[in-house]
Amino acid sequence: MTDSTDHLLDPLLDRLRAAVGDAHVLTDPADVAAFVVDWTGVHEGQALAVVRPGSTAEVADVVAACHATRTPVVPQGGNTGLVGGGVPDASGTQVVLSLGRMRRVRDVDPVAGTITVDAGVVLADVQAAAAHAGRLFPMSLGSEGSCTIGGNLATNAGGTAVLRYGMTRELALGLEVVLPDGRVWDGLRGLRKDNTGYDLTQLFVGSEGTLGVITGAVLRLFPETPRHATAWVAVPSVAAAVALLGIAQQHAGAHLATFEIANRQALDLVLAHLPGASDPLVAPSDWYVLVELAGAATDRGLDDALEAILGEAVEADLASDAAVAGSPAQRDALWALREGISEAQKVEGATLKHDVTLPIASLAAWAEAMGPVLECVLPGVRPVTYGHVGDGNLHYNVSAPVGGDDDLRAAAPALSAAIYDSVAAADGSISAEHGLGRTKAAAGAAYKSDVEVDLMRALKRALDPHGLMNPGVLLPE
Ligand code: FAD
Ligand code: 2HG
Ligand code: ZN
Repeated sequence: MTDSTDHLLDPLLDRLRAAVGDAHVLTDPADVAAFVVDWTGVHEGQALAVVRPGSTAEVADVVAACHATRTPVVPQGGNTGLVGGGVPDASGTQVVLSLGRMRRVRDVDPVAGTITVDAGVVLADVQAAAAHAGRLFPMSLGSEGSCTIGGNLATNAGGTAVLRYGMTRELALGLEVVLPDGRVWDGLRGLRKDNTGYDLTQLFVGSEGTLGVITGAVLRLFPETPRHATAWVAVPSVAAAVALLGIAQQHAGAHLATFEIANRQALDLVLAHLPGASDPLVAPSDWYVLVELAGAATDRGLDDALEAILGEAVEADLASDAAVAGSPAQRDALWALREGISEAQKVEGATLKHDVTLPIASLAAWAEAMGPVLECVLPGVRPVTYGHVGDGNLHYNVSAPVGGDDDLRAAAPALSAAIYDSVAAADGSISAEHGLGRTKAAAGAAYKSDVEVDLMRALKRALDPHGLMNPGVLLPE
């Protein structure tokens, strides 16, 4: 900030301080540092200020002040997003609005099956509040100890429970949102049935902070599933994993809760970088599946169902070996192999992330064809492939050739174009669950039809005519 602009900014900073209290308007670079760089370390911006309101009324005051001065606002929850949508750009003109102080669980109604929370409540705390009431909030992500429900809603997060319970939007019944001009929309009705016009809740889910600031939510709860049967299964190929999925669906039906895939490169990174991790199987395999069945206390047949699934898979040469969890600690150890991949790949060095979905029928052929294509673009490149195969979603994350971080950065546009072109050709999506953020705003628009982009821009203009909410995120400027 220069001396010549101080006099213009002071009235805004004064108003922000009046709204939330001096202690919650951060401008010192040391205080602001953690809010301007994203989890991947790829996006680092500058903020005019970081503002930390403690209530919906304070959020409304902050947004109204920014609206009056035409100051852009970047909503931020736990800052665990993987596409740079929650951090400011390099201009130093944007206010980061952090929801981190809004952590109140407002209400739990086990009979209605609803929980009402502030947007800044951490996902693990929502799960805990539901469990305290004898219910399940099923959403589960590797970042659940830090990400917030507001961020989950804004990105329409997925995770490892989508197969059974759906994406975040399927768990959202109602929202409270501060609109770009500072007005508050109270849509916290929580009704299962409400056919009274456009579904505004669903409009804000997945909008990545570009249409308003989510300040509260009513979410769905489910019966608890304290029984689990879990296995880490060695499979020869993605095609075998997909065939195994069919067998698991047939035997387990609605009890099939998780069906995740990881290639050997992913496991090797976890074994190398995650303290305490060990390979549960003796012989190495090219691919692995983490399969879990979950049920109520009265569901005693899960172990038998898992055994039947694995038996049929081995018989059909779809699996060569499996480690079945015999205790909660063993279950945690198998889950850690899957949940530790992101962190392990980050420690390994430069990574190029691609969060793609394909029709399940095309997934295996696509994954098989991609490796040689990338090898031509950058010899030695290491595809670390894992994700939610039950949802058709692969994290096709490319690690640099050993010692070749700069080569990966130089080849990044060509590698991503090769991947996205082939995803588009197979009728897939270039963002399954992480959103578009800053990383993929341009690609998102490039792979949509003109009609679809026009509709999205029309919605943006209608709600945010001055373009103040998270500019440059989701839609290219
Ligand atoms: P932030 O990162 O703070 O923000 C994300 C976006 O939401 C930004 O555009 C921001 O402007 C907007 N936003 C945040 N809060 C609000 C609000 N209250 N109102 C309006 N807009 C808002 N994602 C998955 O989908 N599935 C996974 O399995 C998964 N696993 C992960 C594992 C790890 C180790 C990590 C680091 C990330 C993972 N993620 C996953 C990505 C990330 O955790 C999710 O996108 C999560 O939903 C982001 O929540 P957050 O509170 O951290 O949001
Ligand atoms: C997961 O499924 C997350 O583990 C993170 O979506 C994926 O880091 C990633 O790219
Ligand atoms: Zn994921």
